[in-house]
Amino acid sequence: MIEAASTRRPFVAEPMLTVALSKGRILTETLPLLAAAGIVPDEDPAVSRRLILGTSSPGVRLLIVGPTDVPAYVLHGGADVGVTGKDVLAEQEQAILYEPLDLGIGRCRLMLAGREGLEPSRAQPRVATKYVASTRAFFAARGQQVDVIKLYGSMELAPLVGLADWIVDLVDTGNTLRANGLAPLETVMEVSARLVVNPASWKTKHAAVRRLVADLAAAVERQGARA
Ligand code: PRT
Ligand code: MG
Repeated sequence: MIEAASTRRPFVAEPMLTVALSKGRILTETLPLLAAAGIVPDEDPAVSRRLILGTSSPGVRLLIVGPTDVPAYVLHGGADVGVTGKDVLAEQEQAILYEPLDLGIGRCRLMLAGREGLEPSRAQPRVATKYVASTRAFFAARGQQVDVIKLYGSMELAPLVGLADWIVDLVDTGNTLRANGLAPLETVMEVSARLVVNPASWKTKHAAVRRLVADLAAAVERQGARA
């Protein structure tokens, strides 16, 4: 069989690439993209309790971490490359990770929402959210003064008990908002999962990182064409 030139790869010793994956909903969509790039975990990460997994590609291992911890692993060199949501990345103080690829998965919107048909009761509205930086930036751009209250989950509850007038939270189908008598008001940010790269790894492991980015980009394109 004649191999296409683009798939022929020279046998050279390559540095190990460590890839930090977001567990949870993003993971399910990440695995098919990795598989299309020739990277299949030795064990099913959805079932395995191991947090470091080898793969079918000898040069690549996977870390299974929470989405909000992926930037720290990649920034501080625990991983060379990572996958996490734009919502998570937008909350980082320093944007020093390279973000070479939109994976087109984990799609949703960061939205402002409030109680159906109810205006804010306060002159300076209160906004409850896990996404403090994005929320501040959104209202600053509108020139509107608000009080931002940081919550870590179940944001939908805050307007129902008067803790806040509005929330800023992720919305996919809108079912969670509707089930709690809330309505979407405005989009703060379109969200999807991104590939991020440690700047030092980008230089020292350039060939391996570039190949991973290229293989994943091709997989994203094929998936897009199928959708
Ligand atoms: O660390 P953290 O607790 O945030 O994450 P987790 O371990 O719970 O991870 P997980 O699996 O919830 O994934 C979080 C990441 O998935 C986010 O950072 C986004 O990038 C991405 N994502 C995509 C979403 C959604 N879609 C989504 N719909 N994360 C959360 N949701 C929530 C939403 O907030 C709502 O409460 O899902 C609920 C259902 O949404 P509706 O509109 O379909 O009802
Ligand atoms: Mg969650």
